[in-house]
Formats: sequence, structure tokens, C-alpha cells
Amino acid sequence: MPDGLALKKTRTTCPYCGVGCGILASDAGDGKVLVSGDPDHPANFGRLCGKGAALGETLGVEGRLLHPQVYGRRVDWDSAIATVAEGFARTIAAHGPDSVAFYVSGQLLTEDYYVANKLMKGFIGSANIDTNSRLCMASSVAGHRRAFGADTVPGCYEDLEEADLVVAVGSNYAWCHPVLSQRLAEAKAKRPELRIVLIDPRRSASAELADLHLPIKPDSDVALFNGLLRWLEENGCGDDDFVAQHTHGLEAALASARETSLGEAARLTGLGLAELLDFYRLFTVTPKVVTLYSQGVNQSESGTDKVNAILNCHLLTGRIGKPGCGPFSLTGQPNAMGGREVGGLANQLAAHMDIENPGHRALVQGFWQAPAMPEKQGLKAVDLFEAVAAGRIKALWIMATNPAVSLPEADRVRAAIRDCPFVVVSDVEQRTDTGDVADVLLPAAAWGEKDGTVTNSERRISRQRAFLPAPGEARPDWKIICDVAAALGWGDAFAYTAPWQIFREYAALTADGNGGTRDLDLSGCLEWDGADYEAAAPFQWPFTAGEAAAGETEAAAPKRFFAEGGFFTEDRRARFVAVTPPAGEIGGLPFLLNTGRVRDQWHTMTRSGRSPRLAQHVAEPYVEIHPADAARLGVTPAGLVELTNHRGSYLARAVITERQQPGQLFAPMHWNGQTASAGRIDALVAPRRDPVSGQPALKMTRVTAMAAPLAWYGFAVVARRPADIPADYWALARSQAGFRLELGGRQVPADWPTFARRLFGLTAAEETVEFLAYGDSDKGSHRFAAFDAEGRPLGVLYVAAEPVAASRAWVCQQFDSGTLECGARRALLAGRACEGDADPGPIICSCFAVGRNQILAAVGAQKLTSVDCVSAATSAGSNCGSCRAEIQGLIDHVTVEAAE
Ligand SMILES: Nc1nc2c(c(=O)[nH]1)N[C@H]1C(S)=C(S)[C@@H](COP(=O)(O)OP(=O)(O)OC[C@H]3O[C@@H](n4cnc5c(=O)[nH]c(N)nc54)[C@H](O)[C@@H]3O)O[C@H]1N2
Ligand SMILES: Nc1nc2c(c(=O)[nH]1)N[C@H]1C(S)=C(S)[C@@H](COP(=O)(O)OP(=O)(O)OC[C@H]3O[C@@H](n4cnc5c(=O)[nH]c(N)nc54)[C@H](O)[C@@H]3O)O[C@H]1N2
Ligand code: SF4
Ligand SMILES: [Mo]
Repeated sequence: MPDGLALKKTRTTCPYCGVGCGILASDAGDGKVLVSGDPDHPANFGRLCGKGAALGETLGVEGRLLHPQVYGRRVDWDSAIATVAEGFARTIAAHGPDSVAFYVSGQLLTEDYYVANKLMKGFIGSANIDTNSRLCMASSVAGHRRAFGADTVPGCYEDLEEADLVVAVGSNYAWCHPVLSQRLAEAKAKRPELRIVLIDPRRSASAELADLHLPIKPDSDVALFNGLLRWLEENGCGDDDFVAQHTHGLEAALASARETSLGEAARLTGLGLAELLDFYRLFTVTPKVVTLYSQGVNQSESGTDKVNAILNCHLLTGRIGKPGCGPFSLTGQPNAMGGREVGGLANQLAAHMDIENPGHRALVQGFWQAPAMPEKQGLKAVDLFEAVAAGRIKALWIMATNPAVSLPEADRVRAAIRDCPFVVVSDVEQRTDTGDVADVLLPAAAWGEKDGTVTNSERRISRQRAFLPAPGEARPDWKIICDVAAALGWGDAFAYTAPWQIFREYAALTADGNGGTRDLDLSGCLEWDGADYEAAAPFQWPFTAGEAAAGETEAAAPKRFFAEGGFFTEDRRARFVAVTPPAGEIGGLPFLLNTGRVRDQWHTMTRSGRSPRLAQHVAEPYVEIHPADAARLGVTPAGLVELTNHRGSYLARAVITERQQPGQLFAPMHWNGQTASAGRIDALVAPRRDPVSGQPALKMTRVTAMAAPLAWYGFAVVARRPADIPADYWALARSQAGFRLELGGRQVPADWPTFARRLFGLTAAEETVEFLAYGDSDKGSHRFAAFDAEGRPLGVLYVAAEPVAASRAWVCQQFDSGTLECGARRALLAGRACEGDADPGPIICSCFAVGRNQILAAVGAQKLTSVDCVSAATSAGSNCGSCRAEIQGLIDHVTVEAAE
């Protein structure tokens, strides 16, 4: 490489999931940023998934919130800060501190989170600060605290590789924690005797990697693990010494578990006795077991009990805190853990201290020299928004989360935000469903522009480092919060000038009065200055002053908790928790709606939705439905389905699949008001929640489903984002050269050419462009394509009375390829590949744009039997590896077909 091109590399951390992969970002000098996995980061050792690898595509300024806005008008920072401070001060003066609230996010950095929590709890004097982690991790936090006395994750990622059995409960880790999935798959390739069991009502992509998939009935996890506890005890699998020395309460837990006989466990879980016993026996005979779990466990009315049912089995067998053993709550967001550490939840204080503990309250108040300190818990997310709706919260500040899309009863939440007297939103995007109904918008610096720390699922603290200037007037969240605190009169307590000062104060708080009584101890960082912070390598907590004094660096060997007991209860013993399966199933409307994630999108799509590469995988909202249900409802392949209940409705593409059990549906959580006409699934989701953790049961809503036959269906690719989309159904995604749209309508437009011109955004000035049309009104099929003077496509639209069959991948590729010759322009209008120009089919591998047809053809023609062979033949799956589970599924499909 010529010297002039030498790249400046910044070590940072991925802003998406809780795996917390290290990233090397290099400035290519031409305005582009190259992103690669950091080979030295202990979470990923150089690997990245598709979302991480596509980060470079998400960094553009277009669509960013660049300036503060008050009631829709641009203002300068000073007046924005004054407006926010005045809004809060006025409300507090009139109605007291509990009339205001902050709703924050596991996507804030630890330093942002720390000052937000300090401002609300210590200075405003209310505990009304809660976080979207309430929707995500609250049941794990509550389960950990009940069993361990603290919110401690005992293990580390190496345990996955060292285990002989990995049990994944309610976790689609192949799509949601893809780099861990890669690490596990590599470990299994080296040691095929490593067994993987997946426990999930639906056959998710993670099932392709599992030796055994148990499609349990929804919410029967407590019954399953109670049955296991009983079985383990009856088969002498308990670690008597560990139980005697380090635990309490086994008898009560067992008494509860004994109420579930083997037959009863089979009935409640809906599993056959044989498969149930396969699992129980495997667990019994395998000393090194890791049980991974995430939202299928947490997001439930029995979420905390599910967590404790799992922890009980690990405590009984003493399989905790040892290499290759332990329960492992996978965190969702990049800084879900950091938020828990600094007290982002309304029922906790900073540094893993308890709000109900007067000693802890006094300690934190003294440390902060704080004028106030709440004595009771604040409102938890769902209650908090109910209080907003009821008018009890009158001033609200939302940071780095999009509750008008992601909270249950999302329409109601959106209306509550709109009607709340004073709402501030800090975000990086100009348009979000939440920002659209707020009073004040504050532009935050985004990933790549801000500095701080995050903690991943294995308690590893890593630096996020800036490598780009913040655009417009965007500022880091910590700075915005400190400025508001100063305007409220508390400038001295918030006089930080850099994030390292906040981190050091936080580290000092973890050390204050600790002496080994609390798990979270960062006293090893007490002496850090800006340079140490800047240089810090990723490290796991605890990191104590003793370790630092002994000359150990922060980046020591993997750390685990509890192999020798030492829990954080008063008597240092763990607690078994007696749990009982929930009584009966939720009744009501005919279908049970389960919700979750798609491989290549992140949450409400504000950032991942910017990437054309990521849009290739799934470009519209959908509903997975079992073939028998589809047949009964008259839902046809690729037809549309409407889901409704009294809260709202959702319109999306049908995916008819046996992955789904009859009577159950699955819909993704991602689509928002900017990307689909009616794709906000949370508009339907019930606000039921776990009584202990307050976490909503986002996987459990009753709905009605019906076929939504439309008069016409369309697919379009357009160069410019349409100002309005005149269709009852639409979903919009990025393509390389513009936007792709799925369309549909209940009534046929009067004039198709006018419709097409409007969709393409053709103005009179562009009348000279080539506008091709083809129509067969009898069949209801119409096609339009417009080109500029150079032959570059401006828009292409296919309309039919049935779902449009054109290959999306091929059309997008053609559209993206720039100037088209006459024949290619006609082929594009026809929506059909020319001879020798094969249709790749729906894209499976986003990195190399390899489609389903290409993979199936290679598997069939070359008799490929492994994912590695497919990678060698087609490149698919050879970069980020996120699609390897789906490739395995295609190989299995071909193999099964060949055998039949
Ligand atoms: N691609 C991608 N990855 C992500 C995210 C993203 O938006 N996109 N978000 C991140 C975040 S914040 C989170 S919290 C994690 C979530 O990661 P996961 O928890 O793995 O993801 P989900 O798809 O929400 O749900 C997991 C599974 O729970 C199953 N499930 C539903 N009900 C039950 C039940 O009663 N019992 C059991 N055992 N299983 C059940 C669902 O069928 C689903 O397959 O992902 C993180 N990673
Ligand atoms: N039905 C259903 N609903 C769910 C779930 C489910 O499984 N099913 N899962 C739940 C879970 S686990 C989670 S974690 C939530 C996630 O839900 P949300 O937190 O609402 O989702 P995001 O899209 O990540 O929202 C983050 C917002 O912060 C903005 N942002 C990004 N970076 C920054 C920054 O540095 N500073 C600021 N100030 N803003 C920034 C983004 O543009 C975006 O608007 O959804 C929950 N909702
Ligand atoms: S697994 Fe993917 S999304 Fe998660 S941290 Fe790593 S690169 Fe980012
Ligand atoms: Mo989450």
C-alpha cells in the first residue's frame, strides 16, 4: 500500500449486541470508514457478524439529527439546555420530584448512564429513572439477586467452548449473538461430542446448530426445569458438599419441584416423555454444562421464576463458576450490563447497591454529596408510561431508546408521549416515532463520534472510542446531561470535562465501603488518569486495588464467580428459590403471538435500516404461521396477513412454515412508522408483566389473524425516497442505489402511469427521461421503468393481482449497476433475467450477496454436505458467518429431498 494510504486504526467496540465485539475502524481517507474485527479483543478475536461488518454503511450524515429543536424550531444549544432545565424545574417546583422521569437505554455508555442516574436519584431526588433494559434483562437481574444476593453473571465466554453440553433456553443466539454462535460452532467442530440443546417453542435458526431441539409449549420453562431439578436430585446428581456449604433453601425448592412428576412435566411442556428424558439424562451425565438464556426466559410473566428454575439446577449440581459450567444470561444491548452497574434501573442504586438498604443510600448520598436520595423504588418502564398516560408524570426525558415502537401497547405509549406536557428526546436521528411526538429534540453524538465504556455479557469493560467528528451540533449524551444539571444549579457535582473523570468517580463509588461485600469492584482503576483510560485494554470486573497493586494489569485471565461459594447474601450463601409453573395458558383470541428478532436488523431499525447490505436479508415485516393455520385462514404463500386485537393492527407478509407450531405466530419487533405502513408489532403487544421484575411478557399476546387479500400487489425500486407512498401496504428498505418498496392496495388506482410517476418522484422538469410502460389490464399486471438521460434507472415498478414474483435480488442488482443498455432496460421492465444472467434468489449471505438459488444449485450439483464446502464453492458464509445456520438449513433441506 502506498504510504499516503496508511490507515489510522481506532480500536473500539461494536454498538449492537451484548457480545461486545472489538472493532478496528480505519479511516480510509475518502470519507469511508473500514470496519474489521479486532483480533486482540477477547470477545471476538477478530470475528464480526453481518451487522458489525456493515457498520461502515450506517455512518452517513443524511437523516441525522444535527441541531437542537424546540417545538419544531431550530435553536442553539444554550437555549435548548435552558428550555429543558426550565421545563423540569417548573414541573418539580409545582408537583414534586416524582412528577418527572428519565427513560434511558442500554445503548448509552456507562459514563452517560452514570450521570443520568446521579442527576435523577441524587439531585432531583426521585427514583423515576428506568431503562429499556427493563424490557430486556430485568428478570435476569431479579433472578440473580434472589439467588446470589447480587446481579452477578458468574461465567465467561470461554465456558461455552469448554462445556460438554450447552443448553440454550429462549435464545436465538445464531441470529442475536452471532459471534458467540460462531465460537460455539467452532468448538463443536473441534469436539463433535459437545452437545447443544435448544429450548424454544419455535424452530429458530439456532435449531440448525443444535443436536436436540425441544419445542416446548410457550412459558412451560419453569415446569421443564422444575422437572429437571427433581430428576437430578432423584438420580443422585446433586453436589452435596456445595449445597451444604454454600446454599440455603434446597428443601423448599425441591418440595415445589416434586409437585411436577415426570408425566406432568411432559404434559405441561407438550414434549414426548422420550425427548424430555433425553434432555434430563444428558444434563445428568454431563458435568460441564452451560445454560444460556435470553428473551424467551426474561420476557415473560414468569420470567424471574424461569431464571431461578435454571439457577436452582446449577446450584444443586455445583455447576457454577467453574470452567465450562454455569448459568449464563446473555445480555442484549451493548451496555445492558453497564446500565445495571451504574443503577439505571428504578429499583437499584449505582454500583450494585440497593435502594431499599439505608446503609447503601447513605453511602451513595455521602459519596455524591447529594442533596436528596429517594427512599423507595421508582416507576418501572411499563408503569412509568402508564403514569405518563395518566398525567402523573408531567416532564419526561427519553434518551437513546424509541419507546413509541418498542414498548408494549405502543400506540398508547405514543399517544401518552404526545399528550405529556413536556417531553425531551435525545437521539441521533431526525425522524423516529418517539421524536416525532416530542417537544424538544437534542442531537446526540453517535457511535464512532463518542468516547466511553461499555460492559458486555461476560462483565468485560471495553472502550468505545471516537474516530469521527460529531456532525452538525451533535454532542455526547454525558455532556448534554451535565449541562442540564448545571442549568438546574448543580454545576459543581457535574463539572466533568471528559468521560474518564466520570469513569474514575464511578470506579471510586464501587470501591467505597466495599471490602469484598459487593461483587462490583473497580478499585483497580482508582488511580487512572485520562491516559490510562485512553489506553485501557478490555477487562473483566472485578478489578481490585489489590490486583492493581500486585502489578496485574486489567486484562488478566478470565474471571469467574462462585465456584467456592462467596455469594453476596448476608451469610454468603446462595438461595434456592421455590418456584411453581404458571397456572394455565392465557386465553382469549385464537392465536398466541410471539415476537423477536431478525438476523440483520437491530431493534427499531434507526441505524441498521441505513444499510443496503443488511436490508437484503429481510426487507419487510412478516408473520410466521404454521401451514395448517394458513390453509384454514386462506393465507397463501407471500400473501399478506393482518393481525389485530383491541390495541391495534399489524399488516405483514405471510411466511408459511413448520418452524412455527399451530396456534402460534411469530413477528419481528423491528419495523417502525418510517419503514412500514403498519409494521409496529408492539402496537398489539399486551402490557402484562412479571410481578417480581416488572419485565413485560413481550412474547405472549393473543391476537386474531386473517388473510388480507389485496386488489393489487407491487414491488418497486426507486432512486429517491418517495415523499408519500400511496398504498395501503408498504414497506421501505434501502438498496445500494436508492430504496426498495413492497406495496399493496385494497383498491386499484385510477391511473397507473400517474401512480408510478408519483412513486418515482418524477417532476415535470424530467419529462425528457425515458419512461417505459407495459400493461395487461385484464390480468391486472403493469410494469413501469424510468431512466435518466444516461440510461440510469430512476424507478421501476411491478404491479400484479397476485404477489409479485420478480426476483428482488436480481432487480436490485440491475438497478444498482448504473447505466443500462437498451436490452437491459427492457429486461428490467420485464423483471426477468436475460439468458445467462441467473437469478440469485433471496439473499442468504449478505456479505457476498449470495442467494438461496445459488446455494441450492451448488449443494445439488456438487453434492455439498457441509457449510464449509458451500463456503468454498460460493463464498457464502465465509466472511462474518452469520448465515451459516441458514446454509446448514438449506443443506438439510436438499438432503431430505434427495432422500425422499
Ligand atoms: N440481529 C439482532 N441481534 C440482536 C438484537 C437485534 O435487534 N437484532 N437485539 C439484541 C437484544 S437488545 C437482545 S435483548 C437480544 C435478544 O436475543 P434473543 O433472546 O435470542 O432474541 P429473541 O428473538 O427476542 O427471542 C429469543 C427466542 O425466545 C423464544 N421464545 C418465545 N417464548 C418462549 C418461551 O416461552 N420459552 C422459551 N424457552 N423460548 C421462548 C422465541 O421463539 C425466540 O426464538 O438480541 C440482541 N441481539
Ligand atoms: N415485541 C417486542 N418488543 C420488544 C422486544 C421484543 O423482543 N419484542 N425486545 C425489547 C428489548 S429486549 C429491547 S432492548 C428494546 C429495544 O428497543 P429500543 O431501545 O426502543 O430500540 P432502538 O432502536 O435500539 O432505540 C435506540 C434509539 O436510540 C438512538 N440512538 C442510537 N445511538 C444513540 C446515542 O448514542 N445516543 C442517543 N441519545 N441516542 C442514540 C437510535 O437512533 C434509536 O432511536 O425493545 C424491546 N421491545
Ligand atoms: S456479534 Fe455482531 S452485533 Fe454482536 S457485538 Fe459482535 S459484531 Fe456486533
Ligand atoms: Mo434487549
